[in-house]
Parts: sequence; structure tokens; C-alpha cells
Amino acid sequence: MPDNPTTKHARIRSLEEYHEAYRRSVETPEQFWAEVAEPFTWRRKWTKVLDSDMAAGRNEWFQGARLNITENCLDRHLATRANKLAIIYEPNDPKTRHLRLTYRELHQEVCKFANVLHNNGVEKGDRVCIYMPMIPQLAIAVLACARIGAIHSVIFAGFSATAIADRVNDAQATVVLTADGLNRGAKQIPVKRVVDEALETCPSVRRVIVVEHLGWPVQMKEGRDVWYHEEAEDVPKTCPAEEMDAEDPLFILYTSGSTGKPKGVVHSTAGYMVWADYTFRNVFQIEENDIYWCTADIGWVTGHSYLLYGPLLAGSTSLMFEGIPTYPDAGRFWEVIDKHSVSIFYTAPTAIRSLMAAPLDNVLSYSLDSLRVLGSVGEPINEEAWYWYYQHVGKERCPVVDTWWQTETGGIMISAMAGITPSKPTHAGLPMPGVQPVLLTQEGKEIEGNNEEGYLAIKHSWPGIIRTTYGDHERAVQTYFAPYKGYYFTGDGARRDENGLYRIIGRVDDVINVSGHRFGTAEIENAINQNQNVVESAVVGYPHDVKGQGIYAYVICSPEAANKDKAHIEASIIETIVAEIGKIAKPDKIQIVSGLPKTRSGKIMRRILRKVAEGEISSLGDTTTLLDPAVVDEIIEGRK
Ligand code: 6R9
Repeated sequence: MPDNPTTKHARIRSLEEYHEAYRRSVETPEQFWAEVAEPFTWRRKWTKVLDSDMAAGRNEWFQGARLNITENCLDRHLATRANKLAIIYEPNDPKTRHLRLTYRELHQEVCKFANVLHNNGVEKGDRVCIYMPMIPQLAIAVLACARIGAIHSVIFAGFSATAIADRVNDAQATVVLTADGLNRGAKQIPVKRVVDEALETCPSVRRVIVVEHLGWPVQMKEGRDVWYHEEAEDVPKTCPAEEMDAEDPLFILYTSGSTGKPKGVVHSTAGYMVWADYTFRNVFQIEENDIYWCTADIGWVTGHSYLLYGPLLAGSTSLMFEGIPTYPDAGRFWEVIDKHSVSIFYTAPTAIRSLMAAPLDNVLSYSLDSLRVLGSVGEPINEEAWYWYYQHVGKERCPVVDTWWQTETGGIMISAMAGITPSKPTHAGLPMPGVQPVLLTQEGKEIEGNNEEGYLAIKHSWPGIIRTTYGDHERAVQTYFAPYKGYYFTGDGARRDENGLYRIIGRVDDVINVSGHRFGTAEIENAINQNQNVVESAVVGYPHDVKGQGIYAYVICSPEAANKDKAHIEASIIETIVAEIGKIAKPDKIQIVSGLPKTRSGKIMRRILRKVAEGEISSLGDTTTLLDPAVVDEIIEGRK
């Protein structure tokens, strides 16, 4: 048996080992991470493990090191795992054949795609936006960018043309990768057409490479658009990996914050790699023969770290699913698990809740014997969903890991390690080694002891920490590092129980989490305000049975709209939001109001709007400071 480099990686196998690793990671972080990083393939080793100034938002890990992440995801495994499956692709339609790619095949496909990118003028440091369905070419395209040192920015293929244009322009991308169309359940979506519309306002883009998926006719713009399969005809199956600096950006991923404009979260190469790999192997307690399935789309950070990079770095088999949980029926997830003998399953509470609503037979008619570990991510998991997942999917045999983290953290921060550290319903649990969570008062004082609640912040740098927001470092500083000096501020509130386990309560800022997707209330308001009928709007979240949070929009219409039919106005507002952001941001409720509760200084009192949306009208609190307290009565009256 040839020496397998990845078996040397630090792996925690007992609670004692966890405590020991945690202690070392806090007492001697540089030594700890140097040991963890040792077994990767480095072109050159680092000169300094960590150089960090949290207050300035400056975090550099493995300074001076040179590497390429795809050599660690692919080349490194060829000696021992060339014929092992790297990716299993399960298509939207169960009647369509699935596809499997071994590590050798994936390596070749990535090299080919990288050569196509090269031939189309893509160079190290260029930004490439990717708007593609969940098909193997998406994974291949992302890795191909990393192979040649281009910075990938994946845009979830549910975003609208306007949302694509915002992201492409912010990143100043020169190349866009897309497909002719995509399948989502019973629907088919002409993806290329959406890109065409977006690119009308994106002067930086000079090339679009189109992957054929549905075989649909598409319009190809002369001089700009090329078909991938034509470009790939004669390219070599090997491609040397570009040597990158540890801190060279690997990708940009746009995410919503409390301000109107989504920001481009930037992750770097070495730190992200070490973090994605370490957390993946330890949280899921990966074994060589696991078949691992993360249901997230690669358009979100979970897809980046735990569908693509984490599993491939660890040499695992990762399943990639094009479809949705309820197509052709609510048994699809369970059917796929049985079909491919999935042993580790990682999904979002919203998916669990939507499947709980279906008759239990949908899950009971599958054996699910292959399952060993269950994971949850994206939003707090309520107790009912936790137990349903544990009992009916895991058959009370599989530990549930509730993984708390964020786009900005690069990888899992607080979570049980399957079967090793405690897993308690609705609690994420203990921090990963290297993560030092604290609870802060609003004024920024650390709250000591257990059974306490506060603002969740992180005290020390960790390898996967956000490096900057693309093109605007000051914004990163203001958002994450300035609110509480010396800490990374998460925007979440949390509680620490009597045993020191963390429970995430939810956002403490103006971010709402709808089906595990983040939106800024201001972002949705900006979209609504584009509608010609609208003068002003205020958006809040409210508890929703399936989505976790629903979107409730209060809208003031223009005098000209007064005579229009309300249903017509609402439909038109929804249309605007779908065009500005995408279907995923559609409000659940729209209430047309004549005024909004404002303080004398003109600030909207969202607290009141939230209470009304939640139906808690008996506890509105003090409304006497309002400019016009009467609007509150009107809002209560017209409540949806
Ligand atoms: C990975 C991801 C981040 C926000 C985060 C928090 C919420 C994520 C959670 C969770 C409770 C969990 N969140 N995981 N809340 N328990 N296990 O989702 O990243 O899209 O950036 O969202 O999601 O509020 O701040 P992202």
C-alpha cells in the first residue's frame, strides 16, 4: 500500500482528544495549525503561520507558502485513489442516468476545462463568474478556475439578471461560464437567456463559455459566446497548476448583509483549504468508504466548502444532486440515499420541514440503512424537525451534527463532531479547535460563565476567516471588525447552556434567513422601491413553519396607485422583486399601508412591525414616541 498522505491529517477520535486539541489550539495556535497543515501538498512551506490584526481586519495565514488547492483536491489523490469515485451526479429526473467521475477522470476534466479557460485568455487573478445548474461541469468549472489561479465567483442559478449584473460588475469579471438551461423539479429554466439579459449592462465581460446541458437552442453572440464542447475538442488532458501564494484570493462569494448591497466575501487559498479540510473530516468523522451527500447548491458557501472543496481535499466521494427534495415526490432524498448507499447526509432544516409535512410513508418506505451521520446547516433547527430527522431518517442510530457557520467564516465554527462531542437538539454545541467564541453585551463586554445569552463574536483569528470584501476593505472592517474591537462580529445572538454548549438564536441585525438563504431587509426594500406604485417600504422577518422565516413587506403606495386594484399592485411588486433579486426573495405577505411607524427623527420602528408580523399585537411596547401613533392601529387592523 503506497503511503497515503491524507491519512496523516489530524483527526480527533474521542472526547479527550477533542479537549486536548482544543486546548492546544488556544494555547499555541501557530504550532497547532502548522501541524494540521503539514500533510498537504505545498510547493513551498510558510515562513510564518499567522499574522493577524483583528481590529484592522487583517488576517494572513501560512505567510510565504506557495501551493495550488487543486493539487490538493486532485493530483495528491492520484497515487492512492485514482479509481475511487470523486463525484456522483444524480440528475433532476430519476429516469435520467446518473454519472460517476473517478478522481482520475475528474482530474482530466478539470485540466481540460482549465485549458479551455487559458485558450480563452483567462489568467491568474482574473475574475470568472459562474452561473450554472448543479451538474458536474459546475464543479469542474470551479476547480478549473482554481487550477489556473483565476478567482471564481459562483452566482446561485436562481438569481435574476439584475442580481447577476450587480455581482459581475462588482467583481469586474471578464468571463462568464454558464449553460443552455437547467432543470428544477418539473420546471426548466433558460439560464443562458438570463445571462444574456444581465450582460447587457456588464461591459467588463468579453467572453461567455456555454456548457450544453438541456440541448436547447440558444443565441450565441458573435465574438463573445463560445460552446464549451467545441472549445474542449482538442485540448490536452493535463494542465500544470498555477503556483499561488497562500493569501492569493481563491474565490469571491456574494452574500447579503444589513445594508442594501450584497458584498463579495473573499476567501484566500491556504487558510481556506486547511479550514475546509480539517472541519470536514472532523465534524463528519469521515471514513475512507463513505458516500457523502451535501444537498446544498454550489452557489452557496455550503456547496463550496462541503460539497466541493472539503470532500475532495479529504479524498471522499461527494454526491451532487441537480434536483429538489420534492420532485418527483417527497421521497426523492430518501430514494437517492438508498440508491447510492449514502452514509453521510447534510441538509438544511427548511428541507427537513418541507418533507415532514408530507405523509410519513415517503420516508418509511426506504431502508436508509447506509446512513451513519446526519448534518444540518443554514438556520436554527427547531426541536420538532431535529427529532423527526433523528428518528425517521437516522432511525435513532445516527448522530446529528448541527453546524453553525457563515459565508464569512469559510467553514464550520460551532458543531458537534459526529459521535464524539455532545449533540443536543437545537444546539450547535462546542466550538471547533481554533474557534474562541464569546458572548458580548451590546456594549461589548464579555459575558462570563454559562447559562448566559449575548451577541456572538469570535476572539482569535482562524484559518478560514474572511479576508476582505471585494474592492472595499473598509466595508469588511466596518461590518465585522469595528463593531467590537479585537473580535470578529457574527451578527448572530447565542446562548451558552449549563455545559458550555452554544445555541444559536438568530440574527441580531437586519438580516433575515429564509429557507437558509440570507437577505438584508434593506436589499428587499430597495427592490420593492423600484416598483412604480411604491413610495416607501419596510420589510421584516416573521416565523414561518417551513422556511424558518418568512418575508413580510409593508408598502406605502403612491397617490396615483390609490385607484388601482390591491391584488394587482401586490402582483406587480412581486414581479419587481423577482426581477431585481430572484424568486427566492418573494415576500410571503405584502400589506399596503398609508404610513409606517416612525420615530420623531424619522427612523422606522421595525420592532413594532416585527411584532405585528408575528401576530404579537398585545406586546407592542411603548408607541408614544412615535410621530403618528395612529398608523399602528391601522397596521394592526390590516394585518395579513
Ligand atoms: C453556512 C451558512 C449564515 C447565517 C448565520 C446564522 C444562520 C447558519 C446555522 C445558523 C443556527 C445553524 N445559520 N447555520 N443558525 N444554526 N446551524 O448558512 O452561511 O448563508 O452565510 O448564513 O445563517 O444566522 O449567521 P450563510
